[in-house]
Amino acid sequence: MEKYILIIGACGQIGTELTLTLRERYGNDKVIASDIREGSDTLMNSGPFEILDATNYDTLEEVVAYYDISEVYLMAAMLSATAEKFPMRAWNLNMNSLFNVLNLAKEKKINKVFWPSSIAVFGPNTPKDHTPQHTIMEPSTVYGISKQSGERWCEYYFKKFNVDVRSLRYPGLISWKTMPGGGTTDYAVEIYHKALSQGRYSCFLKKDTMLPMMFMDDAIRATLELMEADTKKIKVRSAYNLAAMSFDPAEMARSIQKHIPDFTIEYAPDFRQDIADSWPKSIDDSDAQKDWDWHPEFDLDRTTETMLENLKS
Ligand code: AKB
Repeated sequence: MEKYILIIGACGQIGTELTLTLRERYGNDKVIASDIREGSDTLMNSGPFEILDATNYDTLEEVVAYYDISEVYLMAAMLSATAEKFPMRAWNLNMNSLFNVLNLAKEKKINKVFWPSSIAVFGPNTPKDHTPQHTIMEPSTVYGISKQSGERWCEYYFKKFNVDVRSLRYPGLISWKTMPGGGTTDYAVEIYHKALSQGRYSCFLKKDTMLPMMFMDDAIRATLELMEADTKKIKVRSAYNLAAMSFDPAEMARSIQKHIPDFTIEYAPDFRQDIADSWPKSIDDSDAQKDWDWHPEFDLDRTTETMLENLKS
């Protein structure tokens, strides 16, 4: 049977690269991109695109029926920093879009769902180093509360209605094709742009704020490996811990200085420092390794080389 895939939030940081990768793998016409606004030329010109508000069940259902969609990747979300400014809008977008997609799966209108969770599900009382898969959570941010609630609902829909929903707790993601927007880990992308354009960067986190991070190629590969894994291997139906590297802004600056020796960084922490301080420093992803053989490929220096090389050209 032919498989048609819908990406919701296709113009965002993860959505763009996910759409392009899925189109390469399954064929351009098999992967329908959608968002509330148009995206980059590469994305728009490579296959079908629909303007879609995922909080509206009826229009979502229409698109799913029209293209005979069987898999949905729900990447639309309001991230941590923006969500602190607009709590109700964040809750509405992050939760209602998830319910709409889970309900489509419950009604057997689609077969499989990917929904991204985040390290933001953890909170100040969580062990900070090698944070385990199962531990105290108690998130203290609007975004974290929505992601933890989402995880509970995913597991509930799997157990009660046998919905095949799969999820990852993404760390901060570093990419060069599309800018992130409204996250606390965004500094780790901005820094490369500023290093190349101005030779200096003013960081909104303190120099020793260590956070879990991942290069986008690893994140996309993890997503596809999870979605393509045999269903019997998927033991976690809330969301899997996922890790690649952990570093702080000072280490990142040193990695950039290996290529741009004059690069300087200064620190001007703002409200995002509190958010970062509530999150883990490093993640134990041994369940993902054991269940579906997860292994990252990019460390900080390889990420820096790849980012600088691509942003330069
Ligand atoms: C954010 O900073 O809000 C996101 C995340 C860690 O989920 N990048």
